[in-house]
Amino acid sequence: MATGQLFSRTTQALFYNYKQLPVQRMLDFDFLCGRETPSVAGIINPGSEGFQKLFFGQEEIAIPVHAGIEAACAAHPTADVFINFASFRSAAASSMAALKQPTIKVVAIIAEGVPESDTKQLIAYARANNKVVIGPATVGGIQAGAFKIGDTAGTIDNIIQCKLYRPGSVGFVSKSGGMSNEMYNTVARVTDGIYEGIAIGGDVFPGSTLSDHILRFNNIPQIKMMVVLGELGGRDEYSLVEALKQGKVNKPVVAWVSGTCARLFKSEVQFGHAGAKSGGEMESAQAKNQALMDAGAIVPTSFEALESAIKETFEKLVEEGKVSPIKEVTPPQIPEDLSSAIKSGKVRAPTHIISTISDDRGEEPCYAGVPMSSIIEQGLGVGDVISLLWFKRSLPRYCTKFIEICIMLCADHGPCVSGAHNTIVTARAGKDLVSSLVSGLLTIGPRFGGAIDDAARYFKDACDRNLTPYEFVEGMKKKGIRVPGIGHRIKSRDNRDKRVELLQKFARSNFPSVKYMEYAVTVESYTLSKANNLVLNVDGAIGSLFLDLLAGSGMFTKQEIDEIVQIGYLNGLFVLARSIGLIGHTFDQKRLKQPLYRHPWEDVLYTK
Ligand code: Q5B
Repeated sequence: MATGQLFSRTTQALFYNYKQLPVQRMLDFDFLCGRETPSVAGIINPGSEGFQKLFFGQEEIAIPVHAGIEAACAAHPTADVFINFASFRSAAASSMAALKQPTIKVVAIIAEGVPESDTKQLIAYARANNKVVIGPATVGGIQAGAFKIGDTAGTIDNIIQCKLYRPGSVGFVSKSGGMSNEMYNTVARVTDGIYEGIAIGGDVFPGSTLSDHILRFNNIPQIKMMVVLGELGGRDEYSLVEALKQGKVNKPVVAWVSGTCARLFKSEVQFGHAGAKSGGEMESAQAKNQALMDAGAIVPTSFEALESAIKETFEKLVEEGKVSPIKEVTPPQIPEDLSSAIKSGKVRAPTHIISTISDDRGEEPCYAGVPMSSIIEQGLGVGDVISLLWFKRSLPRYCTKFIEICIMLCADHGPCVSGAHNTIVTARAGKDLVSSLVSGLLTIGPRFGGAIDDAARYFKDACDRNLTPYEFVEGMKKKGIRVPGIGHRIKSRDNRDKRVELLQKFARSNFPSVKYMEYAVTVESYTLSKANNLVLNVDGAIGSLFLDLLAGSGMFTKQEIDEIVQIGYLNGLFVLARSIGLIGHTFDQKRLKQPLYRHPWEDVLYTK
């Protein structure tokens, strides 16, 4: 491996398996460092393409999302780092695919638990092709002031505290990602800071080793000293011992191998990392610390003494004039996300939507404050759900039963009515369920099913003003308006609409008052004197009876009733009910595999 810099201020990465937080943290780091280009050139999200919106400082940017590795590499030929956030199941295959791309030079594998045999293949391929693997089981790495992999160094606050937004003179390599955060802090306190830090990962077979990075750091002129944090288990540290003995490292190396406490345990202990287990004597922290010290590394007597060893080594370099003073810079402030600022009470922001009927934020959804489970436990029905979601209150059972009867009676009226006809034609044109349904629903209006609100409005006004049926009907006639809810194409005095009779029967025996309905009946008597088909139709019956429900239930103020009639809630009953039938007609046509409908010529009057 050796050679030098892996990253620079222009390095760009491809991020595999999109995770919002680490990508945003990389971009925040870029902004903090004053990078001109975002360090994430593209995102690879297997199977999906498009753009992902993220922040680069205050500006929102759209990062391209690619469905596959090859396509992403072709689209971003200068992106040479592949950051792999795939699970341990998919990490090896995707990493190998990335290594095989000529544009990719470094692959960082975050997943823990990648099978060792897979990792060995990755290592062999990378070494043979002069590529670098960082990980698996790593947080990644960072070049201060230049480039950061994923979640390395944690939060922005920590990065600022550790002065990672500008380069220092220390190269750091550790097995542990968690400990590297700790060490970035230590190094920042007692030296001029980190130049580059790498966590190689805690697996038995890391993609690149401690010595790989130390030898590389040795070739980077800006790095004046190195800090190594090893751990018990494995023999990785011995390759560093060899390199030191062979004089391949000519910069001071401060090293500590943690896990000296393992000797206190009677039997072999597996620490946090897969590779961190106290095996034979050679793999003990004590033996490795001794070997490193014998080879010329500066090894403190304990982890607690590591900080002063780093400090003394750095101060010596300063005294010798080997370290030039770093120009301190003040990093720009990262704009806080609105969501976290709101959470911490720092800002307030106006909402864009008000909702008063339902809430899905808690443990279970609530309709007008009533939890779903309580609706089910009480054995409530669709009428109760409508009363909660439309009227925002629990209505008495006779009211919700009436709503349910309306829904049942209006669910369908055969294939010949306007709505069903449209739905059938649409379904036969090969359209989908929603299109067929909507095509039928769009016919609902003043002449078909959508006269309930108008009927309620006019009957209420006339009844409240004590108009006689004559005054009402003739007054409307003078204005050129036909009374909504009166008249039917096929129903008549001698062929009554059964639905109207059923609704009236229910209301007469359950409602406290049917004043408005009785008024509508007197209007009907008058219109029937003009023509047999001027019956109170289903719209007129529901409209007038709903006025009785609203007024008689005692659950609505006068003002609320006026508002309901004014807004026009009641056509909703027909829309909801008839959707059931229209869906049925769609399925029926599809089941019957009916061909495209074409209206017969004979049924059209062609005229000039
Ligand atoms: N006059 C009703 O035509 C009629 C009046 C009126 C007061 C009125 C015609 C018509 C469509 C009605 C209809 C559906 C035949 C409602 C629904 C769902 C559905 C649908 C389904 C389902 C009348 C004679 C005299 C004149 C007029 C007066 C007329 N209309 N007065 N109020 N509304 N409308 N809606 O016979 O004094 O003599 O000059 O067909 O069906 O949507 O099943 O299909 O479930 O799917 O030609 O049930 O309007 O009457 O114009 O000669 O007038 O009656 O003022 O008075 P006619 P005209 P005058 S249910």
